[in-house]
Amino acid sequence: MSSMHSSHWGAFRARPNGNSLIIEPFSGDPDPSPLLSNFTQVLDHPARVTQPMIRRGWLEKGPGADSRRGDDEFVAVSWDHAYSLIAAELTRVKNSYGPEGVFGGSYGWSSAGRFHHAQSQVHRFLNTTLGGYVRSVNSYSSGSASVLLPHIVGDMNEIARRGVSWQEIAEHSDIVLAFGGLALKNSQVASGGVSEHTERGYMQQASTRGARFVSVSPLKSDLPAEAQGEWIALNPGTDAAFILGLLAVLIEHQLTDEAFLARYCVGWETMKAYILGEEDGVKRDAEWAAQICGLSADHIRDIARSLQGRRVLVTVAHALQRAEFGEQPVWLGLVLAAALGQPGLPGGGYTYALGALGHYGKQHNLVSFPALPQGKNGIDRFIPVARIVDMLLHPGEKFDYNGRRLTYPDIKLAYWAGGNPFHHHQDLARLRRGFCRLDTLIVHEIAWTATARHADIVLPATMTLEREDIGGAPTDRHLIAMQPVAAPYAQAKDDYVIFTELAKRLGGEQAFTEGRDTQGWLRHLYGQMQEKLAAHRVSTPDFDDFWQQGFLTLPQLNDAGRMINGFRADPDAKPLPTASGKIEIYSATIASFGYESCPGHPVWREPREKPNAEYPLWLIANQPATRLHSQLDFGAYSQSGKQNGREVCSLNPTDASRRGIKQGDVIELFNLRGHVLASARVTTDVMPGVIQLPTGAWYDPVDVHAARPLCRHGNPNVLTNDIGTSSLAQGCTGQITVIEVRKFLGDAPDVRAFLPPEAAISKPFEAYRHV
Ligand SMILES: Nc1nc2c(c(=O)[nH]1)N[C@H]1C(S)=C(S)[C@@H](COP(=O)(O)OP(=O)(O)OC[C@H]3O[C@@H](n4cnc5c(=O)[nH]c(N)nc54)[C@H](O)[C@@H]3O)O[C@H]1N2
Ligand SMILES: Nc1nc2c(c(=O)[nH]1)N[C@H]1C(S)=C(S)[C@@H](COP(=O)(O)OP(=O)(O)OC[C@H]3O[C@@H](n4cnc5c(=O)[nH]c(N)nc54)[C@H](O)[C@@H]3O)O[C@H]1N2
Ligand SMILES: [Mo]
Repeated sequence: MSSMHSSHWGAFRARPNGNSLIIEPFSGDPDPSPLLSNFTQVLDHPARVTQPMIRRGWLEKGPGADSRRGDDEFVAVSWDHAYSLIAAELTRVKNSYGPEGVFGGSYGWSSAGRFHHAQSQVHRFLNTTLGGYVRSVNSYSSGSASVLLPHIVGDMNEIARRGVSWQEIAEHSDIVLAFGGLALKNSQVASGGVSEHTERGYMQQASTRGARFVSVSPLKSDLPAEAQGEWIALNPGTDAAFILGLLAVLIEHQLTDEAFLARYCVGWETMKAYILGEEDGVKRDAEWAAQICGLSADHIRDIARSLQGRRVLVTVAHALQRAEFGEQPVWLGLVLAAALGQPGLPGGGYTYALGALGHYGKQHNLVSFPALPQGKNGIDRFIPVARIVDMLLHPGEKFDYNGRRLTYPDIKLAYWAGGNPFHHHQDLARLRRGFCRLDTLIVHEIAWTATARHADIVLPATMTLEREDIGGAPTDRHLIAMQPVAAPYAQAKDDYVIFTELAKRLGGEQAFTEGRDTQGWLRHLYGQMQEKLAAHRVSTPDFDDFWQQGFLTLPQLNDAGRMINGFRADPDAKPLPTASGKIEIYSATIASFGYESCPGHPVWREPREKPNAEYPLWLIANQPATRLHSQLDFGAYSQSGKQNGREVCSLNPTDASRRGIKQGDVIELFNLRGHVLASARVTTDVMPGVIQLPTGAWYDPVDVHAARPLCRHGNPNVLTNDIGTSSLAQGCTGQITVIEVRKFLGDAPDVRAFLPPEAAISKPFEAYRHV
C-alpha cells in the first residue's frame, strides 16, 4: 500500500521497502524534482533525535548565559521530565520579564503540511499560553525587496505571484532579461508544495517561439539549456551599476518611452539628473558602469540598444537583494522596465523573482486553504528577521527600520521549531556568541542540526512522513492529503502534541487546542475551505472522500486579477498601491527617512566589503541544487552531490591554476570570520574571480569556541557577513562575501555533522519503528 504525501519540492506516493522507502512522483507532475529521493533513507538515520535531551550544563546550573552551548553533553530525560522543566522555565521567564523576554520568531521552512507548520504552531502556542512573544518580520528570502517594493510598485508577493505569468512569457515576451538567472534548481521548490513543475516546459515553449532569454549572473548554470539563452557574466553585486549604464545609453540615444514615464511614473527627471551627473558631478554612463561590473562599455551599449522596440520582461532574483544595498538592483530593474515603457504589456515589464520559487508567475486558486490561526500576540515588539544576533548581543540598542527607530529587546529565552539558524544565518561564530547569551534555548528538531546541538532542551519532532497533514499553496491547483508513511521514529512526537502537553501544564490547553486533535483540525480547516468554495457555488467531496482520493483539484482564477498588467489596459487605470498611485522611480517617503544607505531614488553604492588583495574572490553562497536549504542533508540525493562527504565548491580554471588547485582537491575557503573546507570542482561555468559554494551543508566546526572556526563540511555561512542590507529594510546579506582560497595541505578531517552528540550515542535506547 502506498501513501499520498507532499513536500515543498513536490507531491509523491511513498511505500516502505525494508528499511527504506520507494518514492513515486505524483502522476500529474510533468517534471518531478530529483529532491524527492532525499526521502528514501532518512526515517531511521542516526542523525535523528531519539528522545528528549537536556544539555548537562543547563540541567546542573539552571538557566543562564553559557559559552558551553554547542560543546556540552546531553542528558536523556523522559518526556514528562522535559515538559515540567520547560513549563517551569517558561513560567519563570514570563513572570520575571513578560512576553518581551521570549523570542518566538522561529524562522524556518519546516515541512509542507499546513497544519503541522511548525512556525505557526510555536506562534499559536506562545500567544495562547504566554500572551505573546517578540516576533520577527520579513524573510531571509526577500528581506529587502519586501520592504522596498510596497513603496515603489506594490506588495512583493503580489508582484511575484500575480505579476507577469509564465504563460504570458511563453506567448508574448521577446526578451526576458533575468538578473540572477532562472535556474530550474530553484523553481522546483515552493512552500506548501508544488505538484506540477512547469517552468522547464514554459521556457522551452518560449524559446521555440523565438523569445530570447538573457541571464545576467556570475554562474552559467543559472539558465537551463531549455531556454537556449545567453549568459552575461557580471561581477557579483554590481547589477545596479550595470543597469545605470544601460539607462544612460537609452537616454543618450533617446530610446526611453517618455510618454510612459510621464504618465505612469514619478521621479524620472530626478533619476535622469543622477545618471547624467547633474546631481553630484559623477556621470554614470556605459564607461563608468563598465569599470565596475566587468563588461566592456561596448557590450553594455549593445545590450541596451537590443532592448528597444522589443517586448522586454525584466526580472530580478531574490539573490541580488540578499547583499549590502540589495534594495538598489530591485529598484533599478523596475526603472529599466519603465524606461522601456513595458510595464502592463502582456509578457513585458517587470516581475520580481520569477523562477526563484515554484509559486511565482503561476495561476492563483479561487480560494486558498486556511492557515492554522496563530491567535493574538499581546505585545508589539519585533525585529527584521536577519537582525537576530544584533538583538541578542545588543539589547536596548536602537536601530533603523523602514522609517522607524526601534529598540532591541532583552531576550532571555528563544523557542525554535521548524527552522535552522545555523543554516540560515550569517557569521556563525557570531551567531553562536549571540545564542550563548540566552538563559535558555529550546528546540524541536527531527535531527541533530547544529541548532539542536546549541540548544539547552532538544525535543524530538516527528518528520512529515510520520504524520497526517494537508499540503497546499495558493498557486497550486492540487490540495494534497498527506497520509502517514511510517510510524514516529523512536520517541518523536508531533510539534502539536508537544505544545498540547505543555499548554496543559501552563493552563492553556483549551485555548491552544480548542478541543481538537490533529484529525479534528484537519477536518475543521478542510471544512472552512469547503465553505469558502461553496460561497462561489463550487461543491467539494467530503473530507473522507478527499482523504481516500489523496488529492483534490481546485478551481483557479484566470489572469484577469493580475497585478501591474491590469493597470495600463484598464481605462479606469487602477492606480498602483503606492503613495502616488504610480511607479515610484523617486519615493518621497523613502527620501523623507533620510537614509544614506537608501536615498529617495535608486543609486549605486560601493559595498563595504569587496574583493581586495587579502580576500580577492567573491564567494556566491546560493541555494543548493540537491536539497531544500539544510533539510535532509543526510538524504541520498544531497549526499550524492558531495565528494567524500564534503560539499562541492566550484571555481574557474584561472583561479584554480593560480593556486595549484585541481579537480577534487580539498580546499580551504577563508576570510576574517572563519575557514571552510570543501571539495573543488574546476569549471568555466563560473566566471573568473568568483567561487560558488551552496548553502545547506550542516555546520561542522572542529572547535566551536574558535573565534574563526573551521567547518569540515562546507557551510558558507561561516564566512558570510552579518550586516543589514540598509537602514530601510535591514535584510539578510548572505548571498555574497569576499574570501581567499587555498589547497588544504595535510589530512583533511572527516565530516562529523551527522553523528549524534556523545550522550545520545552512549545511552542506548529502545529504538522502535513500525512501517
Ligand atoms: N549565505 C546564505 N544564507 C542563506 C541564504 C542564502 O542565499 N545565502 N538563503 C536564505 C533563505 S532564502 C532562507 S529561506 C533560509 C532558510 O532557512 P531555514 O528555513 O531555517 O532552513 P531549513 O533547512 O529549511 O530549516 C528547516 C528546519 O526544520 C526542520 N524540520 C523539518 N520538519 C520539521 C517539523 O515538522 N518539526 C520541526 N520541529 N522541525 C522540522 C528541518 O530538519 C530543518 O532543520 O536560509 C537563508 N540563508
Ligand atoms: N533546490 C532549491 N531550490 C530553492 C531553495 C533551496 O534551498 N533549494 N530555496 C528556495 C528559497 S527559500 C528561496 S528564497 C529561493 C531563492 O532564490 P534566489 O535567492 O534567487 O536563489 P539563489 O540560488 O540563491 O540565487 C540565484 C542566483 O543568483 C546569482 N547571483 C548571486 N549574486 C548575484 C549578483 O550579485 N548579481 C547577479 N546578477 N546574480 C547573482 C547566483 O549565481 C545564484 O545562482 O530559492 C528557492 N528554491
Ligand atoms: Mo527563502
